[in-house]
Amino acid sequence: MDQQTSTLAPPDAPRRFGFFVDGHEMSAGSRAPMLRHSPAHGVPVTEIPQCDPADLDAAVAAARGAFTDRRWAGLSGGERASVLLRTGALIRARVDEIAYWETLESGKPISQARGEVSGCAEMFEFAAGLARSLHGDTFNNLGDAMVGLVTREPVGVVGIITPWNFPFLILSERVPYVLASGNSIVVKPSEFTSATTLMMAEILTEAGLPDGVFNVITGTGPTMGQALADHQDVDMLSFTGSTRTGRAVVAAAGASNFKKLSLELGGKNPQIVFADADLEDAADGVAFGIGFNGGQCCVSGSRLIVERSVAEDFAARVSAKMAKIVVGDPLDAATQIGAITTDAQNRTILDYIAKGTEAGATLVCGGHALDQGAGQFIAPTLFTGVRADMAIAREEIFGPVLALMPFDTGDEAIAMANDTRYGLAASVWTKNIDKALAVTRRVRAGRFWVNTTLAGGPELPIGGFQQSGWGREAGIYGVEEYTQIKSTHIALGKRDPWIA
Ligand code: TXE
Repeated sequence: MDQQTSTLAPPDAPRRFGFFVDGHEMSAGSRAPMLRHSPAHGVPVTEIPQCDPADLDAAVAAARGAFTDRRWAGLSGGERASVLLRTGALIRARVDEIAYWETLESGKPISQARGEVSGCAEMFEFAAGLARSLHGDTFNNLGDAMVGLVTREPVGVVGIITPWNFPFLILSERVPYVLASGNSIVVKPSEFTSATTLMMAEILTEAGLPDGVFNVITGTGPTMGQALADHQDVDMLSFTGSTRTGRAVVAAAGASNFKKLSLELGGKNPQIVFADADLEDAADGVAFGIGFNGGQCCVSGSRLIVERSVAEDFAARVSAKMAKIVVGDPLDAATQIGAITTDAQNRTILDYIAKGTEAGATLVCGGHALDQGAGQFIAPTLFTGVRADMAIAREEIFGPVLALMPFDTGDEAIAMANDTRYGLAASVWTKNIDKALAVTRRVRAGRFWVNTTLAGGPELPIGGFQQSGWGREAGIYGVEEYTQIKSTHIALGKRDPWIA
């Protein structure tokens, strides 16, 4: 079926998946099924097993075995690169299929899902180059009797816990980089969106990844996620999710084996708009920055900080853009915003909208659920008259809700942008390079966009300042994150004796 042109529909019956250990799909057996309903259509689409602690132990043991016998870590970078390149090609060949299941479980628009999955293939292709070029240092300045080596080695068994907003993309921002240096992996995807992670396991196996190097355990966060964070034989954990759960993961690492952590957590990201910006471009970018994925991005631009002289005009431009965004069935190729992914998230967003109104902010557009017959949808929402102490200005809403606050001077804009416990991303819109650079230098954020927003790709790293997380994913930094450094002194010639 050509999914680009034909009308897509949810499946007649939910597709059943197993979990994945040591190169094989394991059948659900008597494990309790987790039935996932499409948040856009209200019908069941997938059935995934709730794993138990013994399943996790088996997955970690498979990953440990594969790491210890060096079936992957012992290969050359070139050999690992071949597997990563084949993975990229296989992902490309299955873009429509992966995007379809991603859309069914997450509610994101199919056109967006296709773009994301294609981008994931690029991650593997880019990391293939890094597998070949990763190297250490040599110290040849230690005198004629000594040479020093600094080598990079894989950390070992890496656990990956992913959220439901970008199931395949967030996975692909980690997996190829983690594999590039020779680590083994156990993934625990979100219980709401596990299907495409299980497809990744199939693809990696078909691409020639040795058995045991990539394993997937399915189940809820408090059970399987917590057990992975607690596990004594996991060397490192990459966690992406809420700052609250991030704290639990940090505590679990400290209470177990001090596993190394990489954390990508929440954000309350500023969009700073100066009066000298191209206001039409900026309005479009700002609407995209909060509308994309229904605002369910850790990097969504949710605080709009606008120079006072143009604030009213700019609010009108943004609300005009928001009114034109196509919200609806995510299986329709024309849809720009699909469903809100989880019931809990839907309630959270509507609660924040109510809190904004109760606190006295002015609702300019949106502010309500949209009835599409089935599923859960929220209209893109803009508040003005927002004070810095309001919940809608301070807390991550994770929905299509934008809070506008005016500023008078550049210093004030920078102070407002920094008035947050987070620091994941920020955008600035101005045609003045001096202003743009002053802002990028002084605002604390791990990712910055100038006259654009939400741009990304495999080359540039991802990660946050402050309570948005630890460490970096993607780019060469993303490979290095999953290595540890070893230094080796090598003595040359006859030893100068200590004992005469
Ligand atoms: O996240 P959780 P939730 C933010 C966003 C959202 C809020 C809550 O603000 O409203 O988090 O979403 C697993 N030990 N983000 O509740 O719980 C869970 O199974 C180990 C930001 O869904 O953090 C899932 O796989 N793991 C964000 C993953 O953690 C646990 C993306 C994320 O779920 C666990 C998503 C535990 N005790 C939400 N409890 C981003 N940074 O992009 C749960 N999990």
